Amino acid sequence: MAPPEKPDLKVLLFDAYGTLFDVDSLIAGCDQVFPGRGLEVCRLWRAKQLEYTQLLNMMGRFEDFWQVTSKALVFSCRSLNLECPPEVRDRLLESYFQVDAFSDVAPALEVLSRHYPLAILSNGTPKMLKVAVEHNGLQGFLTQIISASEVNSYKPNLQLYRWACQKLGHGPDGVGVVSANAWDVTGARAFGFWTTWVNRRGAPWEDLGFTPDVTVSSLVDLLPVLGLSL
Ligand code: LAC
Repeated sequence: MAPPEKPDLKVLLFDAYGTLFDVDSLIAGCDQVFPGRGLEVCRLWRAKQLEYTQLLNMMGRFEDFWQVTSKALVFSCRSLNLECPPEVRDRLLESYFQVDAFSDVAPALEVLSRHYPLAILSNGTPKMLKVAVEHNGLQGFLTQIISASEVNSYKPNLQLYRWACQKLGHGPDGVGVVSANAWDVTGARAFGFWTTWVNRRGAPWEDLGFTPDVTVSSLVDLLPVLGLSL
């Protein structure tokens, strides 16, 4: 089979949590606070965090990602019968500032940044994103960090994708969205972006009428698709 034609992209736009940053790197911190329950807490925390952003979108409401992440943690602990006093909540929330990038991220961004402007489009707050980017030493690779807080609406609301195009100065066909979140790839594809799904764990695709243009198992695997190598 012939390889897919190289897309004519002007800029690459990365999702943050789950794509650049490994939210599972927070499990260890959760496990210190709740011995033996870290994985469970962390997974429910993440699921609720995403669910709350989508509920707020549907209601036309907005609370920033820090608040949403805090409320998701408090609920998760309550539903697992774990005590989460404010000092524990704040300590775990602040671990979002130290979230680790996946190991393939820095080497891939290093190469990609020599050929494309790279930006982040994330539901995270500007502060959460800036601190996590700097914690992982990625700031030199990125030209912009675009946050849902700028339009008070979360992905996959098309309003936020539209805002990203405005900030990047390119229409959707010149923008390559790279995300490990299938719901985000679906939204981005529905908007008209060229999309890459980063499927590091071999998950099944969630079919809501759109498919990614390319699926890769790490960011490094995106390089040959764009005619590049390490
Ligand atoms: C992001 C999360 C929600 O937008 O994956 O970075």
